Amino acid sequence: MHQEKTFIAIKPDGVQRGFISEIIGRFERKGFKLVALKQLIPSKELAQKHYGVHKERPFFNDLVDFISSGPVVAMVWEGEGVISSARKIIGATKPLEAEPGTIRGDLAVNIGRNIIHGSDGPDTASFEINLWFNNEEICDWNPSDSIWRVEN
Ligand code: D4T
Repeated sequence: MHQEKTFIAIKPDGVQRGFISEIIGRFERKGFKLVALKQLIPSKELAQKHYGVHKERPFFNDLVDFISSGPVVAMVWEGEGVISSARKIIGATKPLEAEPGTIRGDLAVNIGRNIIHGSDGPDTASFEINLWFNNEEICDWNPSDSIWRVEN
């Protein structure tokens, strides 16, 4: 079974609106494993690096200001297929186009306030995990019920 890791962040709007437990619960209930978690107010520099691919886009400065405007809950989740599965759980970037049942489909309206970020591929996941976390902050552990999560 190929285990992979993805970076998930609850943005300041998701924290301010009280969705931390709701969001963590969705990933837990799915069966993914939380291996790192912290809350921080990101510096402008961190936000700029995180969204570096968008630096030429017209929304870049607003995006960086918004992400660094308040607390973010940064996480690393692990599991088979977690990168693409997390994107499905999160839903489309534009919340009005996100399917009901997804986080953005259920909880958001505005693209500039879409609650949550998830890495969009293996290279991005690796870059973002290393950007937001030190190696010592990643916790290697085995859930005691893991026998119930795999096909025998
Ligand atoms: P993130 O990266 O926040 O998980 O969003 P997505 O991966 O779903 O979407 P993205 O990279 O295309 O956009 C990054 C971030 O920018 C905001 N945004 C995006 C915005 O404010 N206006 C826009 O027109 C677009 C395209 C929302 C998410």
